[in-house]
Amino acid sequence: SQSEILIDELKERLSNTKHKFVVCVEGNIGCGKTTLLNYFKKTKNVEILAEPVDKWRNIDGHNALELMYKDPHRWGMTLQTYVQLTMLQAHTKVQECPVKLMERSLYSAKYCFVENLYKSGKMADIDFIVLTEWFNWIIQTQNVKVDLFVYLRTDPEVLFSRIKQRRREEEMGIPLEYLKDLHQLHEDWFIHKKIGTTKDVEVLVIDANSSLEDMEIAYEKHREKILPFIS
Ligand code: DGT
Repeated sequence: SQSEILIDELKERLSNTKHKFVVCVEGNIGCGKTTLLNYFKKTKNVEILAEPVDKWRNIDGHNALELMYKDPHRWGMTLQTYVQLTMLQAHTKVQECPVKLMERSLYSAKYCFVENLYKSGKMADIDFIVLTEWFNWIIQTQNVKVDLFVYLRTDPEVLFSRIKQRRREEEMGIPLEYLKDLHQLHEDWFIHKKIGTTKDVEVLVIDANSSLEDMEIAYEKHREKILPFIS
């Protein structure tokens, strides 16, 4: 059948050391990406790359995340340049395992966060243009391929209360509006397919409004899809 042929083809690609399966876990701030990654840590043969947010909070003693939230017009470009670098490093890190599971990607940094800063008037045209040229050059010349996006889809209101509860210092001033704007960009990208160069990449949408504990049931249900051939 069609699906057997597809599976054979995927197995063939996996056995070829040059092609390994790359999954990026995406979704708004506080949707539970880290929880999903931690959940699959116990699985063998999967390489987990958590988002380098700690690096952004401490670049040689400087907290770029905090600066960006305090004064996005001045520091948005600085953070996004650094995010783009650390994401590129994650995408291009030599992959030993058949499956690489990444938190976020170069793509969400650009299509959601940079886009949002620019659209809301918090980034100068020139900064946006320079970042876009860098981004385009990277995706054209570097191996930043993704095989599957897992979109943890969550209502902004739910995220708002989770963020308040987790009390990450830099995020305490995030307004609901900011989460709504980022939500819309994720929706336009993954659901309406209105933005981005990744329209052909498969997207697995998971409702992530439940409590984080209940989410484990959903992860288990989708295990084979998220970690093909190794579960
Ligand atoms: P999780 O595990 O789903 O709760 O994920 P978080 O909230 O730990 O991780 P994430 O990626 O949604 O965001 C971490 C913080 O960094 C959050 O304050 C948003 C911010 N952030 C992440 N990526 C970017 C980016 O490319 N640009 C900007 N401006 N902020 C970003």
